Amino acid sequence: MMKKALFMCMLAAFVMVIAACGSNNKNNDKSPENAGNGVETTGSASSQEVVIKASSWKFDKQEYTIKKGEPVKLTLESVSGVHGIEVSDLDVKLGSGDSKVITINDAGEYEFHCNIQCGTGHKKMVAKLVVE
Ligand SMILES: [Cu+2]
Repeated sequence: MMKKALFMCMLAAFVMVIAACGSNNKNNDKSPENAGNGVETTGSASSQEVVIKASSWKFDKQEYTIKKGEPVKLTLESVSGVHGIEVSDLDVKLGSGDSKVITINDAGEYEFHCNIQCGTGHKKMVAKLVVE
């Protein structure tokens, strides 16, 4: 009997964590579409595609290389947990499962990080876009 109660308690805690992540996600949707320099957001077709896979608590790569001046479709997939990304220098934000076509005209390295408080490893969730 005690074991079952403990299990229910853990389950409830887990559900609350998921719910908290979900509401954070909605807040991110209010962000402006695009206000950065050297980056354009378009709905048109892209010649490149980058899928960023987020899990708890890392991205599948440290660097994602794309070509400058060419549209790239950025997609964020959450493999485990619920994560978002924010490229600070470009004001580009993606929620879990979102895609966005952007064009970056300036070569360089653009760091991004998870922008959802997803748990203990949240601060480790950093990677970068390498534009060349
Ligand atoms: Cu996070």
